[in-house]
Amino acid sequence: MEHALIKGIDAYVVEDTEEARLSFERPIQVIEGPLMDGMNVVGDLFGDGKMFLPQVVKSARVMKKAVAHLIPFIEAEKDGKVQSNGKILMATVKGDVHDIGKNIVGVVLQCNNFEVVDMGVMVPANKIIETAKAENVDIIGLSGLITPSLDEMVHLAKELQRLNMNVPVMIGGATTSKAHTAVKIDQNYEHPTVWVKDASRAVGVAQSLISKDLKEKFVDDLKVDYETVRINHAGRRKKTNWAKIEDARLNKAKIDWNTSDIGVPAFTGIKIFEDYSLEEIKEYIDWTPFFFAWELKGRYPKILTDKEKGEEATKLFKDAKAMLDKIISEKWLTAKAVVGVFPANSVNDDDVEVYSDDSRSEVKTTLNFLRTQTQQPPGRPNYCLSDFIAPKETELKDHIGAFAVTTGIGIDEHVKRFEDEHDDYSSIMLKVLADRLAEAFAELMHKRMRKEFWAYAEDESLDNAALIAEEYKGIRPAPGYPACPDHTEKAKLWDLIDADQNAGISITESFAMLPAASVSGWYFSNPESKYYAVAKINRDQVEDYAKRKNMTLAETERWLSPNLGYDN
Ligand code: B12
Repeated sequence: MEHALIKGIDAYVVEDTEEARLSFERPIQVIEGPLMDGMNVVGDLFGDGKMFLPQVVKSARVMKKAVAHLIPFIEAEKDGKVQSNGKILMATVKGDVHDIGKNIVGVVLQCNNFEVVDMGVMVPANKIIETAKAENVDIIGLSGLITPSLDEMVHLAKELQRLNMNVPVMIGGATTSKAHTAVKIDQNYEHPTVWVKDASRAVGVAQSLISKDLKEKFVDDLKVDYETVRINHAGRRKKTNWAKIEDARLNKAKIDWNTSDIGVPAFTGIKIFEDYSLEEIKEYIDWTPFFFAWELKGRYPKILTDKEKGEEATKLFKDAKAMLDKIISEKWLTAKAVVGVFPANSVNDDDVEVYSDDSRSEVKTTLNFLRTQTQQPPGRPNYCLSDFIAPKETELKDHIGAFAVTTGIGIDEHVKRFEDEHDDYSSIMLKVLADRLAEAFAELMHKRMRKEFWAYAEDESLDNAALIAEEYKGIRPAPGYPACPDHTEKAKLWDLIDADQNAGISITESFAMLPAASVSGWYFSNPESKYYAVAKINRDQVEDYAKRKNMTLAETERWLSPNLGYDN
């Protein structure tokens, strides 16, 4: 059994477990004996970097299937109870839909004999707290992928404090950071809130928070560490060289509108794709982030021959290809998209008016963008996406495009099937592949937009590597990405292309998209348009932006909190 666990072989797990059960006095002893011994080896090997994440997740599958077989026998005994290292609640916070990272961490914790109470996604603070109390958990683990989740985590910390709770919190997910945890979350709760970078570090942190021997020193060190982070953060703030927003506007990207190439789009309005060929989408997959999701960092295809990770990467890739074939042949997922091209001009420097038709007499919506506001080195503009659309006063008939794509329709049924079979490996694999397909679909639609629909780059001929390297003309920034960090602008995107109705993609109160495997954004055709990061902005711009958006300052600051370069 230990061999099956370490090697992650689940083919004979039920038979082996049954045999073991019959040879022990009590079923619980199978868990406490061979299963725990095997998982301890797995935990140690992973902790020492000698085992990779996909192997651990496969081992967990063996463990879970064995435990599932034993549970009815354990429950049949009066005092049957499995002893764990501690109980950890895991939840993706309200408004956020992503759970790959959270699920990976949950599996790794279970491999190390922690009991995990997984509350799923979009979980409100009050539900998390209620469950933490009812289940008497030792740690609360929070996950979030998009920036609005950060604020939700701050809210939860405040609630924990208000309700006099004392459960330590672990924070994780792509959008979280040590700086945000130290500066914004930790100060609202007197008990530890620990930022955890990835799954491999989660076990050590959980052990330190639970162990009587380790906790005191761990928490003391954490306090010192976070205080240093806060001091550095405040120091960096003081040193920032801000440009006034008016001055930043004077340093906008200079495009010569007299000569700039603004063609007439081959179409305006929207196009809907009900059931796009996954076979075609597959060809546009960028595989590097696939390996990244499995904590195998390195560029594809080089990673397949990497001395250290190559063997595991190759196995993982083979499994991925096999599942991808099934996804396509058995039609597990449906891909939908809606794209549009609309008459548009920039106005008042940082806004873009989108018109109902080419007479440009009626403004359908006004998009508000943010401008980089730190002093730039000579020759570098303070960019704003509106710089790439011809200003109204030029009287040029410019356009903006919009898109929303998903490859996540139908996924729930298959994820449930895998979860019912205690197969986290396949459920995570499916979600990661769906995300890859979503990104690939966005790439493919962008290409078709450039070449066929808007057709501003009809003659483009780029292979997949060149597409991944973004060697094309024009950009497709997504609300939430660094050039347009305000997620709330998705509301206007939805007004324009009705992605709910036309592509089956809804948005949550935090502007996350459901299904999770979805991407949405804008198309800019100007050859001079480029990606950049708005990064931190100052109060004068936020005040101005709040007015432009017709929002209160407090509300605007809440949505933009990760971008605020000042204390509010
Ligand atoms: C792949 C990817 C996607 C995939 C899906 C990602 C997914 N399902 O997780 C797709 C292509 C669908 C996507 C879409 C979008 N994305 Co995206 N995406 C990424 C990318 C490139 C990698 C994320 C990833 O898969 N990581 C691998 C997983 C396994 O890691 P993880 O989730 O972080 O989890 C690990 C740790 O964080 C930790 N952890 C996680 N949770 C927890 C919990 C606890 C308790 C603990 C202890 C640890 C822990 O352990 C995990 C395992 O090691 C990141 C950039 C980056 N480099 O991180 C952007 C990023 C996350 N995306 C971003 C954005 C904005 C979006 C979109 C809103 C863009 C858009 N308008 O379309 C959409 C949102 C989709 C939606 N449904 O709403 C932003 C989010 C920040 C922000 N500004 O809001 C990022 C950071 C990019 C950026 N630099 O701006 N995205």
